[in-house]
Amino acid sequence: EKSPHIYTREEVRSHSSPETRIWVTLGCEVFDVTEFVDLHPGGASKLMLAAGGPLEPFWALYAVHDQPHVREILAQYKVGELSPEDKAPSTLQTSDPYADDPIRHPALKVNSQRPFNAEPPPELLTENYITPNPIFFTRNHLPVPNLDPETYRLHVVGPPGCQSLFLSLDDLYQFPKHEITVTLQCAGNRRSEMTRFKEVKGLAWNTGAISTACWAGARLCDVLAKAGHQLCETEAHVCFEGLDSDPTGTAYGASIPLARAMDPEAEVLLAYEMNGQPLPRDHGFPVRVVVPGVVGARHVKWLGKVSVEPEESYSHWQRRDYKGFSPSVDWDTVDFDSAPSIQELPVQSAITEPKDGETVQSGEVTIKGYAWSGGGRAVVRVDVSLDGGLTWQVAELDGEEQRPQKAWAWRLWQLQAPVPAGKKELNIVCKAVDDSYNVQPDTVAPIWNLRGVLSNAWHRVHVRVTP
Ligand code: HEM
Ligand code: MTE
Ligand code: MO
Repeated sequence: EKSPHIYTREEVRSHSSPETRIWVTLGCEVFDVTEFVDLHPGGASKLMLAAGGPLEPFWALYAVHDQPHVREILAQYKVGELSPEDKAPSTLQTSDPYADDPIRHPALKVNSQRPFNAEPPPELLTENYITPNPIFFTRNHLPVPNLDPETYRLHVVGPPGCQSLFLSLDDLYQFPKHEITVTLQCAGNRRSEMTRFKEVKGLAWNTGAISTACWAGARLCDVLAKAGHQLCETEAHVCFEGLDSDPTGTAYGASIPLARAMDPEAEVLLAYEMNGQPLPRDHGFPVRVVVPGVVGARHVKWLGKVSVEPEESYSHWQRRDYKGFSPSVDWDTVDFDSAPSIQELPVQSAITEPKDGETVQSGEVTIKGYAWSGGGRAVVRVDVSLDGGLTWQVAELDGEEQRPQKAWAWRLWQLQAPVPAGKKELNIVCKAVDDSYNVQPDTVAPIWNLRGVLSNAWHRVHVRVTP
């Protein structure tokens, strides 16, 4: 057994570019990760932030690295260890960037603590048409900023030659207040079903990365018009930046097409209220974007800046994530530039009651769930099967009737059905149809993608029947 090569922090620091090779440290170990940089699922530029130094301050922020398979990848690249005098605990910031995160509701099923990602359990999800704020699913990529409503300013960049606006909350309250009920769904909702088919990279969401609230705020088109923006003929994008950022100051960002932003009928909001309350901190206090009918990732929270740009947002989350690919594409062949960013979502439905693996009474069974489609397309029907899809019954649609072309919110649905005599088990299936007659695929196989997004196959629940 050879003793390891010993390096000083000084030497490690000199390896911080492709020319000098890229080294990083974790604890007292030194790694040459040059060959891994372009393979990094979080993007080459993120990894490069740690080039020549310790990973800890960055990994403290992205706890996705707190997994054995990540350590195994890193171990392959070990080239040596730090010299003993360099092993002393680094003087770098070691305080927990998540220490100031808000307290959460204990009912939430936590997928990741730092950053905080959690969903309501299915048995609570469809208890209310409007999801109560404390159990609304939460998808954070970074620590939750703690913003002072008194000093908060929204920076709205004006068109060339015009001045920027810096809007306080009071300024925003002066615009006409619009209230709309909107369902928000993460692109990764139901990812765990894709993972069961074949491994994907991402948080293992079940059926709860979706929730509904009544949002109130100023319309984005009114605020942009005030700044002097007009709908232009050429394609352009409205870019949003959050006030949540990593230690290098990189903020969460996303964009939507200008046409949607300027269309009063699209009802894009700069929301400051959620179900009659100021936004909770986890959901973007004091102001977030709400883009009805569009994937959750574009509903930027803790909104700091709005600008009209010739190109989509350059954010990692716009360009290198939240895109769909063929099942044939893997991490060696994926070309993120080749696919459009997800905006409107496909038709979706899921069963929330009974739960998979439960035992139900013979006689009659009650089946409940939700259904929703993107782009304002209304759900027109939900079909339910008790025999794995051989025969179907039409469920009763509850919840609020939706406006044509503006069906921003889900429908809850239920079916009371006799349990066929002698059945020992039921294979319950649901599928929804929207007003464009879009339907859900029957299995995940043909829609599987490496990132596990857009998972909307028929939802299946297997239950036993008490004799
Ligand atoms: C994701 C490895 C450095 C930010 C990942 C994943 C792996 C990985 C394996 C995917 C994990 C999963 O989804 O299961 C590494 C290694 C690194 C490194 C081996 C060092 C050599 C960094 C640095 C940063 C960073 C320095 C930040 C500055 C991220 C982000 C993601 C990620 C943002 C994506 C998380 C998401 O999908 O939401 N990394 N990483 N990584 N990494 Fe790294
Ligand atoms: N906005 C900021 N600033 N930071 C974020 O991490 N996450 C996005 C979006 N807006 C995010 C954000 C994603 S991926 C989703 S699904 C929704 O917020 C989740 O909103 P919620 O936490 O209110 O449910
Ligand atoms: Mo998301």
